[in-house]
Amino acid sequence: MKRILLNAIVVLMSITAMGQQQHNYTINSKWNFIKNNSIQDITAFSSCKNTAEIVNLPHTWNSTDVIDEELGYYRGAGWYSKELSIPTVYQDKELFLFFEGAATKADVYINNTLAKSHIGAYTRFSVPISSYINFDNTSNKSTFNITVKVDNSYHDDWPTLKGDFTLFGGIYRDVNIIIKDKVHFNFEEDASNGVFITTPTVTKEYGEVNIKANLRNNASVDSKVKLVTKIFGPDNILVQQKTKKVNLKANTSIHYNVALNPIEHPQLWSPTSPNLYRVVAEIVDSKTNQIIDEVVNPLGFRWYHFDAQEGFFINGEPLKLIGVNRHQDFKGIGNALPDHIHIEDVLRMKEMGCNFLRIAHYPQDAAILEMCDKLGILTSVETPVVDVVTESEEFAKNCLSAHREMIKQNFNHPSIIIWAYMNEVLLHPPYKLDDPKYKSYCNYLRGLAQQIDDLSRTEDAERYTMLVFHNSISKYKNAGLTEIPQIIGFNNYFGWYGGSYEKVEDRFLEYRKGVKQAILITEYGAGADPRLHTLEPTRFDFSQEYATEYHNHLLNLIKKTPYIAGSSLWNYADFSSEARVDAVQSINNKGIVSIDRKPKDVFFYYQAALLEAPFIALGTKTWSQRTYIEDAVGTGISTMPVQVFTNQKSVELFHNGVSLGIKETKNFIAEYSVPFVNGVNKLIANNQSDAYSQDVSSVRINVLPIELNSFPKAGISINTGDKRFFYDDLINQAWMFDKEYTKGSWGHVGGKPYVRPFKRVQQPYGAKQTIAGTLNDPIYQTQLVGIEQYRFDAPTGLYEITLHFAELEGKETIHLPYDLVDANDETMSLKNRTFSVSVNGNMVLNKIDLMANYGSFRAVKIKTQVSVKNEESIVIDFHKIVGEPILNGIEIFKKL
Ligand code: GCB
Ligand code: CA
Repeated sequence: MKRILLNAIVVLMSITAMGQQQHNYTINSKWNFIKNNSIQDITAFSSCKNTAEIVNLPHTWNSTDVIDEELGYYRGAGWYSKELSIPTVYQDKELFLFFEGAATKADVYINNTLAKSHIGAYTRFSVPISSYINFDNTSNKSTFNITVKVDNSYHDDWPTLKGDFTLFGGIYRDVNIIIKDKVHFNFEEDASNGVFITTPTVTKEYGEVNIKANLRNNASVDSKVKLVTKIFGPDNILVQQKTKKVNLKANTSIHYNVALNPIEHPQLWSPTSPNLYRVVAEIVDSKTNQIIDEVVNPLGFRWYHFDAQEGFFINGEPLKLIGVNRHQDFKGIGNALPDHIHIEDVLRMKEMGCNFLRIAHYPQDAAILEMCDKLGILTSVETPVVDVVTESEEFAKNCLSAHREMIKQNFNHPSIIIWAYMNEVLLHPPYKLDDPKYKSYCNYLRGLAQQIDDLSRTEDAERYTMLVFHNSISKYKNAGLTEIPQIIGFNNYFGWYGGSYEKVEDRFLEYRKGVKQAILITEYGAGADPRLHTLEPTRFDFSQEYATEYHNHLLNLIKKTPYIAGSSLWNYADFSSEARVDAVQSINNKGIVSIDRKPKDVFFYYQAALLEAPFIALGTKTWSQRTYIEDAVGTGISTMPVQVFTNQKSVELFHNGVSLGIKETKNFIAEYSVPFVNGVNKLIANNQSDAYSQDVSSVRINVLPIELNSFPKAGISINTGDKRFFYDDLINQAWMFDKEYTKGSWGHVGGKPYVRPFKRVQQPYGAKQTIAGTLNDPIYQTQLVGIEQYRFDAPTGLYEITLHFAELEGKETIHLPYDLVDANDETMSLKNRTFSVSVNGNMVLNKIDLMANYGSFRAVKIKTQVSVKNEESIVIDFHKIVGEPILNGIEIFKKL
């Protein structure tokens, strides 16, 4: 009885398996993984498999080594393997593995035989696997082994060669198994879904639709099928259906064109109303009438063009493209993101008011374009050729295949309007300009650019092509690159790395004069460490306030310049760039949200500037924990500026229930001076418009008294040599910048803020080097040099004092492509330094030589206790022995 039942189940399973059309599922869970560069081949791997760790995909092996303090991260091989069981009845099917992303080269073995190699970290690839599986006819299950060697080493022929972002390695996107019939939409070719939709003419009255289907028959017999295409409207109602009979010869593929009747009065797709049609293409068995394969694609009816003078137009209306760029990593998990982060990011972009996304510098997860289609965000997608190229045939081949895969895999997304390639390839060419090698490098570049451009136009006649240049337009012109693409992207960082944002307008004029195509400002941006704030925003200070000021200027300029078709700010989110040495180690801080997606002030500014619905946000939300000194002795009040971001004409701000008055907004910002009191302050901002909206936030502040008779319970934390407030968000500690000592109060005596001693000073003060031993780099990157004394006229009691030091003399070794300072500008002679520190006459640090004892650029923290008797004050003396004494930060806490 049991046996009969079992047989019955097996038969039933076979029927369901056979009868099922294409299906797929992820096989992400439980892979064996070994990261090891010395494993020579699959046999060697198989013999050490027992040492493997178990991981789940998406996975990167670089999630932790890119945030540690050592320069460099693992670039090499990682081996993944797993056993997979499938129903034996699948032997009549065509099975594929579908990798959504593996960086950078992947060799896929099925049962120890190489089934496919793929180069390219950012495009998807399919691996037909049926022929490698030994189906076990004695069982209803067959098992096979999948082993994947993934390699993210540097290789001359593998783009991306270089860039300001981490080249994470691993199988960092989903892996699927796909079960198709022998007859299916051609999935073998460039991992596209085999259906390509174009809309040759679209007007308000009608939309033409053309469908090119690529069908494949892998069986050894001819097959008679029907190709059925159905178009469903945005409301899910079938608006058109066409059926074609197709005779598919054995072992062939065939391209089939289906011209559908034009759709009358199509519901147009646009950023404001992203109406999406759905095209379902089916292969139907002519005999059984069963659907044997089905693919579903989006369809949007829109027409658009770029005009060099007047910008961008969609559906006949002008539209200034305003948006962001995006990288694909997140705090702590590298680039191996769950889909939710991709989805949430695009939702946020929409909430911010974006209508454009430059997916740079490489194609990203499928979820991104799906979201852009649905939300109405126009996109540019880019091949990962960044900074430099290799003059080799192999490199060119890999660029072209990545570009072709990118186009074919993403062809049907109505959100895409641009295929881009080559970001800033003349920023740091490998040869000097006058070198004959430079000329031949440029010739090669031009040839490659032309090939990529031609390929784009052959594969897709509709979308525009774009090349992206850095500010030096003449270099690209001389290299002949300005002639090639249909539109040109310029990246401009005036007002950040150098110069003033006031000068950007002149550059725009030069761009306009320099090229004949339409122009996008593909990058502009300013770094902001979410933890830094200031009352005096300055270029390169990494404060949130400077970023707001900079973006305010740039956005207004872009908006009012008609020949700038649009822009994408750099960057949506802070992102990993392992070798970076800014305020946050290994992070590029130009995001308008942090690496874990917390908005900075500037994000609210964009919302106010771009959204039409009433919007209001309090800037205080990004700085809710503070320390500042009281306005005057004994008042206990610290008055600080507060910005309210809104698209309304005026706003009213309430502080702890008291109105601070109605203010007119200027450039989407209303500025208040708020008299903060010690403890928690409640703020409410209301719009003075019919459309009522409000924002609420609270600020907790440790108001520091000028005179220390009542000593602050949380102590005092001072970032010496700095003009910025620092908030350590890991342990909720707020630091204030320093003040000079005045009688009866506290502060430093003598000393000047450290300024980097180079010709081309990028930042106003502080060092530009990662500080080891801390995450709080801004505390240690800034110091007072030549300090004589630090003094607290504190009442009798027992105190703990913490002195923070870091030697900022030393060789700064790191040069990144974005840093236009030449390496030889950076040499500096080492200065010796030895000093002693005494507290109230007692020697605490005797002849300390930071460089000798700890080395340069390392955080050093020394705590000491002092007992104050008879109101005698705390006097910390710095005794100069060799060179100048220094102090990077100081904390004081009253114990008793
Ligand atoms: C650029 C690059 C981008 C960098 C950016 C920056 O021009 O295209 O990859 O991250 O500048 O922040 O310096
Ligand atoms: Ca400091």
